[in-house]
Amino acid sequence: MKPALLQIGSFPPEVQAQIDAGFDRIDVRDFERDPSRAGEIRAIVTRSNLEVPAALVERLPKLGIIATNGVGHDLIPLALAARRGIAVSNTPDVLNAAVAELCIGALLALLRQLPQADRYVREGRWPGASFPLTSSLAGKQVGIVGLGRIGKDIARRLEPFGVALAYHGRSDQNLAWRFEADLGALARDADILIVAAPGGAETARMIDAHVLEALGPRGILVNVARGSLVDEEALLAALAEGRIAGAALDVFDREPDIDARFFGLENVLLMPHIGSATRETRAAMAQLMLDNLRSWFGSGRVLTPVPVPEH
Ligand code: 8YV
Repeated sequence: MKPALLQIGSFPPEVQAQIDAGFDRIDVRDFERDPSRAGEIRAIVTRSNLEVPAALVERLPKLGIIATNGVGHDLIPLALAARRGIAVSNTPDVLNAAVAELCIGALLALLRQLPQADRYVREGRWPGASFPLTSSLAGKQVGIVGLGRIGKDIARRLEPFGVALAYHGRSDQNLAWRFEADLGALARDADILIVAAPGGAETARMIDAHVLEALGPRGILVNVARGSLVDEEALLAALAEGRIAGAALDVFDREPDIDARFFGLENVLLMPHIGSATRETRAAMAQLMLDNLRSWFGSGRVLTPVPVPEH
């Protein structure tokens, strides 16, 4: 008999076929209507941008593993899972390159106004007047908030562009790039501030009005991490009033129904949370998620466990 598995969110057909080959799948929406099989469920599969409510986990006495398709685990009740001895796996590393590529692509698109340039050509405006001048990346000061696996990949890829790099995080990692313990100082020195730290209580709203003020009217914010790291009200105000120059945003407070005030701003590049969304990367993530599930059911261990929280 296949073990019962609760699924949150949807997966592409080829991934779904593999889940269904190994597990007796119960969709979370069906479960909410009819929770009669709660006592059978041994696994949850989910996506890192969707919440696994603690109340749901509490209703599943036989739950042994939560396997998320993504590196983020800010929407998983880790302390509860640890207390209950539930394994939690994520898909680190396999998405680093895709997220770093999107980060740099978005930064260049914002600096060189690529969406506006495309519109300008399509609308036949080229023969009339030259496209306005934009900004270079070369020579800029870049501050990275969160130099984990993804942050490092972003930094490595930025180096050949001839920028000066500094970073802020929990600790000095003694790298070639300058560590800055004070986030405000990092923002003050930066022309471009890139957010690449994990979400969760520890980092919530760390990019607040003061940090944006420090970044200043010529500064640019890029967020490829989580909307929760940024005070979105403060960001919207700073963008609308020209107190920062612009932002490239792949993540927001409320996804996918983002704050409509963003649509009225010309100095933002908006993306629908696509950092890891390449065919190659999503296939690798799904593979790792499935391997974690199979490994847990085979040997009781996951391949890439999410570390248990300290408190
Ligand atoms: C995706 C992500 O949004 O890895 C993460 O933390 O947010 C993304 O890769 C999602 O988890 C894909 O299913």
